[in-house]
Amino acid sequence: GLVRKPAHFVSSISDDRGEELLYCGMPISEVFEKDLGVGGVVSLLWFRRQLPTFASKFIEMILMVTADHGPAVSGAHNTIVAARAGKDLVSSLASGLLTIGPRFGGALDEAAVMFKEASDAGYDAEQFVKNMRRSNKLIMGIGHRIKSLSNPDKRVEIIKNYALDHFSDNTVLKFALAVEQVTTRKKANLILNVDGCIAVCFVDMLRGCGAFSKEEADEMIHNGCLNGLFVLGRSIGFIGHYLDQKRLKQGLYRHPWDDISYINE
Ligand code: Q5B
Repeated sequence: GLVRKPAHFVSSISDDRGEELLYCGMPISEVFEKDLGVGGVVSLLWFRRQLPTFASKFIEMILMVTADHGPAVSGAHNTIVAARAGKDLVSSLASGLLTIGPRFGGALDEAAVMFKEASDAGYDAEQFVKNMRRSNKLIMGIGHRIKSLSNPDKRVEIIKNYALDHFSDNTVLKFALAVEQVTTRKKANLILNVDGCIAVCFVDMLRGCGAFSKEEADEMIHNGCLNGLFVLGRSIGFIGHYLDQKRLKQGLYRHPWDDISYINE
């Protein structure tokens, strides 16, 4: 008889074999009929669910606020240097993306885990900060090079206010805001930053939107979906910087000698 060859691949998010492309079982035409938007597509392909409108709008807001933060940040800088070295769009974009890490734009997953675990364990903010200091660990999602109490980050306000207005539960956000009260007593730039605010609000959204059990929400966070949001959003800006450099016909970048401290002995 016919022996079925074991499959080398398992996939559960999309299917292009039939007449119509399916995103998590939903025909692409229905995605448009229902006007799901980019947030709805991310929900289907990343979370395998159609999330409520307030949640897919939140995903779109995250992509919008993370889309760019000027040419000076690590990733945009790398993209620009690569573009000016004559590299193509994909290489320049990849060069920018590869700077995303714990200090720049890639603190979301760890921030989500740190704040949710401390909040679930019933720590008070003061105790949490003390424990982190004692174990010599930075709190992911806290601190910013230029944003501070006297120069607040509008992006954080936008995300925070949306979460407070639309989510049924804001437990992890409120814990993170209590932590911010403690850390900013030490230094005014130790604010809840854009990575941290998105992370804690996303935990509250996943847990409270009714589409997931707490275990499912936690598994998704542990799988690293949050840094994915920053990567996706900031790719918009990096591509913008690449195109901008080409349009402006910028030549090879060489860092000026007088801005390098040579310490050869
Ligand atoms: N201290 C972000 O550092 C930065 C502390 C802390 C406890 C903390 C730092 C940090 C955690 C990672 C994080 C995301 C490197 C940032 C982003 C996107 C962006 C970027 C943009 C965009 C800034 C001075 C003193 C020291 C430290 C203490 C600092 N952070 N203590 N927990 N988290 N944060 N990253 O200013 O006693 O003097 O030795 O790693 O959340 O990436 O726009 O630029 O959209 O592109 O260089 O917004 O906070 O300060 O490292 O010299 O520290 O503060 O221990 O204490 P800074 P440092 P002491 S959002």
